[in-house]
Amino acid sequence: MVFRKLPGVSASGMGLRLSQKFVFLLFLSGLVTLCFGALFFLPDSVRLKRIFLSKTETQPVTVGSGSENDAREHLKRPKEQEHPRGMTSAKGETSTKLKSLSRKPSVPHEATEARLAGSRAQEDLTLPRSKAESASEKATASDHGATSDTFSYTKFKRCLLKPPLGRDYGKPSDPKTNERREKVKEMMKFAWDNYKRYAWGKNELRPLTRNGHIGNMFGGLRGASIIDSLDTLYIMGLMEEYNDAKEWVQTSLDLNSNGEASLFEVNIRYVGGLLSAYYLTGEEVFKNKVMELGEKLLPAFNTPTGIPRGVINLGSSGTSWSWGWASAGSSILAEFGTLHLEFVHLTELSRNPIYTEKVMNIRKLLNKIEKPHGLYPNFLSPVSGNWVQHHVSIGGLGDSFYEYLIKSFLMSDKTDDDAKKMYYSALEAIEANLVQKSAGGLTYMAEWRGGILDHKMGHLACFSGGMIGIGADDGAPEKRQHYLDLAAEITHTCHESYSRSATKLGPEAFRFDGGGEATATRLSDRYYILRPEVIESYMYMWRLTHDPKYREWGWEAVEALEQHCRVESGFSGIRDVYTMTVSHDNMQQSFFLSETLKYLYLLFSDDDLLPLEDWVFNTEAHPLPIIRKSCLQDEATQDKTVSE
Ligand code: DMJ
Repeated sequence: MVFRKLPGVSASGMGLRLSQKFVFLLFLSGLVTLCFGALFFLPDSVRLKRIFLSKTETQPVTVGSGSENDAREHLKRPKEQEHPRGMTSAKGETSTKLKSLSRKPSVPHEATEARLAGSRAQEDLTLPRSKAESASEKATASDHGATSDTFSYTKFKRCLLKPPLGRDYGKPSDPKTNERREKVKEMMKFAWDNYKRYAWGKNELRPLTRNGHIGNMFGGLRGASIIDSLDTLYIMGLMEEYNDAKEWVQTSLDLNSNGEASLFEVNIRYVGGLLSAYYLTGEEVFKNKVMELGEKLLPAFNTPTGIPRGVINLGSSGTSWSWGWASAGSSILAEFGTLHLEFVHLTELSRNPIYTEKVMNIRKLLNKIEKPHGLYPNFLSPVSGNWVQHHVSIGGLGDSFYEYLIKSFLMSDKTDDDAKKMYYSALEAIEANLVQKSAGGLTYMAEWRGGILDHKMGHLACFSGGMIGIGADDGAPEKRQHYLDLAAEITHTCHESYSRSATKLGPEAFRFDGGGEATATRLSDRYYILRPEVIESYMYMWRLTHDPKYREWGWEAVEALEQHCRVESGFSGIRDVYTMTVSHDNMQQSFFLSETLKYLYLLFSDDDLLPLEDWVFNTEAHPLPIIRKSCLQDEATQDKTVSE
């Protein structure tokens, strides 16, 4: 025995002197501490650790993350713990019985995930496989420490019904469609390469003057085109470009700006873009950045009603203002009504309820307030909580508020009943008051000014074809077909606004009076700035009906973009869609990369690329996952049971 060799220690070991006893005890307690401490370094799966340390004790405070590697982890679980995904009740909720039977996606899902992870890494020219893997392993490590009340990327992945990128990145089997899809990918690469070459780090590219544009929408934040492109590059498999974008976020996205930003624009582009990038890739950097940015937006809600103002100082003051042009210091419906999806996800990732509380407060106020003819006017006072004037529009100033009602319902796994009710009653009011038929038989959405109709439809309002389409299935049974027909009619009208122009691109606004029929009658409405809304509706209508005309219409748009908007160093908007001698506006908008090209690419892809069963697109086309609360809770319970 070691003790016998210690000087002054008797053979029995019992006759120790006091100082010797002290040394012995010290040694013993050191040994115990060492053994106990070593438990912390064991992997989570080791049973000893689970016995000695409760879950919460092992958790880092930060939220967890993961990768495809995490997803494979649960393949090791016993078979009886698995349940088939994709089995839902009529209400779209996963049946409790099924959930208790088993708990993991079907094997093909896992196999595809593994294949996708592998082929992504092979395609990845800038990031060697080992580095890519170690990056995702790092994320995995922190995820393993997640408690039931921290976000777990692994659990999130398990609760998806399908692999996000499909079986083969959504590659269509039909060669002609695939060729078209490749063309769109080439357009994205061309737009990106030129942005990178001439405007790297700025917000947008000016393709004629070959420089960058910063503007004043993002309060000193930079790189809007980078953030807006992350998910598009990723789903297109442009991995070298995606890695450049990610690296820029890591090293150069500075959120410590002190400028005045549009809360709406920062939310839909930056918050939305970073959230999507995180959910698609599991890369911690996106989550950390979006958490930091989310906090900076909170002071905007410090108004007497909690309705945020439009402009916010991103610095420590957090002061906010209403837009100078908004009547009587009002806030804009499409701005404060287009925060819900992103803010709910900020709560989801941070487990901080504050973000959801802020948007639920907006929801409550809007639900309670009296609405003229059931319509929501575009301007509301953040001080009194009353409407400021009665202008109603499904286009600019109103648009994405309606979009976020139905998408909030869908994103909640169809549990958010208030959103559902508000959406369908708003739609009824819209149909009763705004939907019109032109002399030539075209269905359109007019605008409403205190009871008087303005027979004009903005390009922005063309998103409503897709919106009404995705909401059709959850309407009253007797209305479902009607909604799908209405969606198709609106999309047809918007296509007409394109096909009636010389360039085959649509104007900013078109009218149905003064002899006009889906055409712009004012000079000031003739421009096209690479907007996505018409193509967005083609994409949704294609997914819902598989009518080949939507792909044909999308292809017409590709040809027109190539012919009139592609210049030597990027893509540019044009000033007049009715003339073939085009004049370019010298701006490649960031939404061209995030929306227009993404929707085109999805239009020519199989439906399993970002399947609508799992994803909703925010208004800037950033995909956000449906939150399956019941599945996530089940996963947490299951984890607890396994660890007990
Ligand atoms: C985008 O930023 C978003 O789609 C927004 O909701 C409306 N305008 C542009 C694109 O036109």
